[in-house]
Amino acid sequence: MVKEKKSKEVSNYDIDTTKRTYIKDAFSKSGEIELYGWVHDTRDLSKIRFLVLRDITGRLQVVGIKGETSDDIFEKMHDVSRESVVKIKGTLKDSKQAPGGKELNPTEIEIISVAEQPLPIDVSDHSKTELPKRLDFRFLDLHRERAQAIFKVNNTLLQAYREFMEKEGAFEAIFPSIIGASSEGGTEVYPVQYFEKKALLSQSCQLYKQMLACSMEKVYAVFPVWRAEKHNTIRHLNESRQYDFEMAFADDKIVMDVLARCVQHMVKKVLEKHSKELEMYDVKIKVPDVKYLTFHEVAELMKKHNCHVGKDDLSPESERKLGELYPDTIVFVHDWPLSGKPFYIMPSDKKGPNGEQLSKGFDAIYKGMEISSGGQRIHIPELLTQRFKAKGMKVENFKDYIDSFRYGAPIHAGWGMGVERMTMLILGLPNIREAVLFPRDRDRLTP
Ligand code: AMO
Repeated sequence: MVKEKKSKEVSNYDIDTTKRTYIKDAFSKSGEIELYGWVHDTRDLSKIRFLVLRDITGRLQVVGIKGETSDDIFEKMHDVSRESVVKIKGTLKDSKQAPGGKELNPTEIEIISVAEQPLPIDVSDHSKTELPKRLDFRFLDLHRERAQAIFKVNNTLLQAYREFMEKEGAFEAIFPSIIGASSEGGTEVYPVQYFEKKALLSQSCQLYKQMLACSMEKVYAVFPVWRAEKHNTIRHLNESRQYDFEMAFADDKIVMDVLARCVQHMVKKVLEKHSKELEMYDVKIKVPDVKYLTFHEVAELMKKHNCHVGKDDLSPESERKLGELYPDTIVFVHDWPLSGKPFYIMPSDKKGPNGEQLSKGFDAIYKGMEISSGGQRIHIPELLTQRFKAKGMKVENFKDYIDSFRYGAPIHAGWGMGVERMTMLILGLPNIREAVLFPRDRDRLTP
C-alpha cells in the first residue's frame, strides 16, 4: 500500500531544473528558491520535522511545523526515504540552531526518485561499512561527503598539475593504450588479441613520451597504465594512472627540479582550496621541502637505522624510514644502480662502492612512499640496443623506438608519478583503493 502511495508521489520525467539554486548560493538569496538534491537525513519530533537536503555544494536544513507547513509537505517529510532525490521549494529564514545560520520553510516538495530501503551500505557521516563492501556499492558510497572529498582533492591535484605544466611550456599529449611491446620490460602485462596480432595493454606511455619529447621538447600526459602484478597490496592497483612528463635537452637533475616544483605547486593548491577536506581527514600538510640523497647514502642511512634497504630497489620499510627521517619532504634518491632501472635509463660514468655501475635514474619518496620514478633516457640507438640485449629483451620488438633516435635525438629526461598514490598520501588514506572511483585489483573487475 505504502509503495503504491509513494510511486504516485514520484514526479514524471518532465523536470525543469532551469530555476535551480545550488545550496552554497542559497544562503545569500532572498525570496522563494528552488533546490534539488538528496535527502541526507530526516528527524521527526512529532510536531516539528527536519529534513537535511544535500547537493554537491553543501547541506541545508528544511523545517516543517505541524499546522504551519501544508499537510501534504509535512507528510512527505515523514515518508520520504533517506538518499531519495527531491526538489524542494521554499524561503530561507534565520535560525540560530541551524547549521549555516539559516533553514528553509518548504512550500513544495517533489520526490523525483525514491531510494529503496534498506540501503545496502551505511552512508552516514560516521559509516562503519568496510572498504570492500563500500566498493561493491561504490555508486552509493559516493553519496557520502567523505568519499566525495577524496575526488574533489584529486580533481584539484589534476588541475594543478596541468596548470603547472602549461606554465612550464609543456604540451599535453594523448598516447595509445594498446601497444605492440612491453614499455617497461618485465612480464607483468595484459595481453590483448588485436585482430591477427598479439598486443598489450599499455604499462606506461614511456616510449611515446620520449619519441614526442624529441620533437616537441616538453610534453606531459595524464595516462592510464595496466600492470598485471599478482600481489594485492594497499599501494598497488592493476589499473592506475600516472602524471607523466618528458623534456628534451635535460638530464636527471633538471627533471628532478621540475618534479619538486610541480609537487609543491600541487600541494599549495590543495592547501588553498581544501581546508574542509583536509580537516575531514584530520591531516595537516605543508608545501614540501626537497632533499637529494644518492642510493648509496640511503643504503648507509638504512644500515644505521637497522632497515633492510633492498639491492636494486628500496624496500617499503626503507621508504617508510625516509618518510620518518624527512617529514614533509620530497626525498630524491638518485645515482641508482643501473641493474635496478629499466632499459631506457641512461647509464652513468659513476660506479657504486662495490664497483657496480650506476645510472641517471631516480625515485622520489614522499610521506614514506615512492610517488615517482624517472631519469635521463638513452638517446643513442647503439647503447639502447645493447641495454635491450643485456635485459634479455627482443631488440626487434622495439625497432620503431630505437630508430626514432637515429634522426636527430636530443638528450632527454622525464618522470612518471602515481595519480592515486599522490591523492592517497595527501589525505593520509590507509588504502590506495580509496583514491580510485572504480578500482581494478586482482579480485575486482566490477562495478
Ligand atoms: P614506475 O613504474 O616507477 O615508472 O611508475 C611511476 C609511478 O607510478 C605509480 N605506480 C603505481 N601506482 C599504483 N599501482 C601500481 N601498480 C603502480 N605502478 C606504478 C608509482 C610510481 O612511482 N615510465 C616510468 C616513469 C618514467 O621513468 O618516466 C614508470 O612507469 O607512484
